[in-house]
Amino acid sequence: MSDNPSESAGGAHRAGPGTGPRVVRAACPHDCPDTCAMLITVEDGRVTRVAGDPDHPTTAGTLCAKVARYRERTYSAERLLRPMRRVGRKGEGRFEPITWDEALDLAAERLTAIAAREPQGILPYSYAGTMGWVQGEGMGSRLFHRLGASLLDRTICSAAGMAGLMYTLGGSVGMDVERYVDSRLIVIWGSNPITSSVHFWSIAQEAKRRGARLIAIDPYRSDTALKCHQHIAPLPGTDGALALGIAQVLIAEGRIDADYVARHTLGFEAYRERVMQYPPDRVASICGLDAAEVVDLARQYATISPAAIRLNYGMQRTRGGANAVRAIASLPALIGAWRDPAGGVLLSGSGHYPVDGVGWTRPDLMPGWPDRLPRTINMSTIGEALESADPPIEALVVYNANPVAVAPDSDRVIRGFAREDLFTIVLEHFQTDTADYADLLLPATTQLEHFDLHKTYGHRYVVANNPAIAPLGQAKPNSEIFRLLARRMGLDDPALAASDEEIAAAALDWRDPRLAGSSLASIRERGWVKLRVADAPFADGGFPTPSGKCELSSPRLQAMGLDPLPDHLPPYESASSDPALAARYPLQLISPPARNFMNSTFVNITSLRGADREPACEIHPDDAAARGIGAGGGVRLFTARRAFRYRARRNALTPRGVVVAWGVWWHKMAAGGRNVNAVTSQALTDLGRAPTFYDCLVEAARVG
Ligand SMILES: Nc1nc2c(c(=O)[nH]1)N[C@H]1C(S)=C(S)[C@@H](COP(=O)(O)OP(=O)(O)OC[C@H]3O[C@@H](n4cnc5c(=O)[nH]c(N)nc54)[C@H](O)[C@@H]3O)O[C@H]1N2
Ligand SMILES: Nc1nc2c(c(=O)[nH]1)N[C@H]1C(S)=C(S)[C@@H](COP(=O)(O)OP(=O)(O)OC[C@H]3O[C@@H](n4cnc5c(=O)[nH]c(N)nc54)[C@H](O)[C@@H]3O)O[C@H]1N2
Ligand SMILES: [Mo]
Repeated sequence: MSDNPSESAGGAHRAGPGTGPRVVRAACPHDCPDTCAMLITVEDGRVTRVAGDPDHPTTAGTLCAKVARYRERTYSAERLLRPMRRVGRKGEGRFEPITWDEALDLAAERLTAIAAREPQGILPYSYAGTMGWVQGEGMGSRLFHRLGASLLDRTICSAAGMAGLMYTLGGSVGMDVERYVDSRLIVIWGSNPITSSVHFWSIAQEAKRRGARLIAIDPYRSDTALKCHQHIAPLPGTDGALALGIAQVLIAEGRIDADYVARHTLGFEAYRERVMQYPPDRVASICGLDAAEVVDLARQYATISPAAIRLNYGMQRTRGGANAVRAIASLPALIGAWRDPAGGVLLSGSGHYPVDGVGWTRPDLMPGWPDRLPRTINMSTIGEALESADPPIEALVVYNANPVAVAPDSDRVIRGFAREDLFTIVLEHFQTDTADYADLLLPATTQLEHFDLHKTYGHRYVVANNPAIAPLGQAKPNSEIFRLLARRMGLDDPALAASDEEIAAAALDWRDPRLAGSSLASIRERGWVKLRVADAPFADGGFPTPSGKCELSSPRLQAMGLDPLPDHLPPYESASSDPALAARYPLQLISPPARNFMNSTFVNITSLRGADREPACEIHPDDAAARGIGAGGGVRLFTARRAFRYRARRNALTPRGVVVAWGVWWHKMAAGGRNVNAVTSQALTDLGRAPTFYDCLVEAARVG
């Protein structure tokens, strides 16, 4: 029934004459804007080299430090290679091996019984452990749709920002990342690309060599901020005010492109009134900046052309995240930056792909489609849902995610996963924190062992992943596990027996002009293809909003009874919004990505840890001294009811009043058994129902 992709011819090339090594065209699967094209060298059935494709324009022959070690991750002695059943208590992580037949019987029996009673009692929990169409939602969603399981709102990373883009530009669309080489001004806003998008950083470096000016906007003086010409450090969660302040100066000083505004924006008059409430001195006091800094930033933005903004998700993990993205995404239209291919903004370009959502995940298999859909559970509040959803969640099927470590408010998440009456299946490569709570732990293949096809949010290529080697041990691709499970449950819909190639083919609308001249076979052979999207997609308007304009004021938000204009919504937790709380817990905690990890992936690969041997946080030397925290000493970070313990590093790159705890460690690797998500809350953003990881006040105390 299932295909055997490793026998497929696509993308495999002899490196040289004779029977020497083979080179296979592959794709990096991780949740990163760069989605690199890779070349995998295989000798005698083993991968001997993982490299970036030198011909792929954005990969340009290099991989990040993490993925360059993908071989070590795949062949790690800790890989899960057999199905296992829990023998200890939940969370203890004790398992015994069983056969695939036993595992499938157990899963099918439990899920069938629940589905017969109340299918919404079943919840899939998955995110972007792999971003491929096939090993992501391809077969998993089809199965859960067919069962009528609860739907999952996949909000944990980008939903606030995507909502901000949706109500302003009309979707996740923006500049072509390759055009930043020609920008004269690059504002890197809420992003640390040296860590989180190193191939964009290469492009920005090239632009710098060609004379571009680089400005970083980040409360923390990151590696990236240190290498830019200028670093502006607003208080966390105040970016919306800063963007409105820039707009205020642009309008007050008559620096806008009146023709572009008149022809290609909606609601300018109302927007103007709103931004006039944000003069530079007010903005400066909200953001903790000088008024002159705000004015100067606006003037640079108006006069250095083409001007490009590279936003990333770091600044939308706070109460006003979506509004901040709305305010920032409005700026290019004001100065007509979109006229030039090297001007505009990019947060995510995933909306440029002609995805066929129905063909791909088959929501039409849902019993009540399209009128009566099962309930939706928000993944960001899984802690609460496991405690109080009605009807209760009786079974969880986790794949491509590690919610016990990455979801906010860990104590509640853990309490939920520890429920004795919950049946949990986890598909994994490693025994993560989440795997410890599995009743049934199933070994999944890695990117080297399965077929997939990828889009991304940071460039405009479709990238193919041909399998390089046969699955290790008894590991199986997610797609295959779900196919087998469907059959074991007696579900005989052809959609649930589709091969990996059929899923990939169904994920895209191949008649769309953006894919003209491409086929699945040609992409597998070449490794990648660029979408045919205009270099400057909005040079003459044509935004994918209902009005076709950049919506400075959003009729859709208004129709929902919401504020149609972007505004600054202060964090839930900050000195200005909750002075009483801030008096007791004065430090703003942020937990951005660590250079050598990918969220919680790779934390267990010893060779990658480098300096990151154990969980650590950075604190300003003055804040440390005031609490008697010595360099390298232990520190307890706590709120009223919750706490975790990391090693402290005193570092003046961290502003006073802020603590930076690099994420996301597994709980079991932290001294007190809890990572940073012990103290993050389940409060959600203004739009998008997304988590507010960086909206968190704590106090710190020395330990040991
Ligand atoms: N090496 C590595 N790369 C990754 C990841 C990883 O874990 N490791 N994760 C991947 C994922 S899932 C994502 S979503 C992306 C995220 O990629 P980015 O959006 O670049 O995200 P972060 O690195 O979270 O944020 C970058 C910066 O945002 C700053 N920041 C925090 N709060 C604020 C704020 O209120 N305002 C402003 N202006 N800046 C703020 C932080 O100090 C940090 O330096 O990266 C991806 N790439
Ligand atoms: N405090 C704090 N928490 C955060 C964040 C933060 O900045 N601060 N960032 C948030 C963000 S941006 C994100 S995107 C989320 C990320 O959260 P997740 O999407 O849960 O990402 P990872 O932690 O990388 O876990 C992915 C898991 O998928 C597994 N995996 C990878 N490929 C496959 C596969 O092919 N099959 C199967 N079965 N498993 C696979 C990996 O082994 C890994 O354990 O975390 C969020 N949590
Ligand atoms: Mo993310």
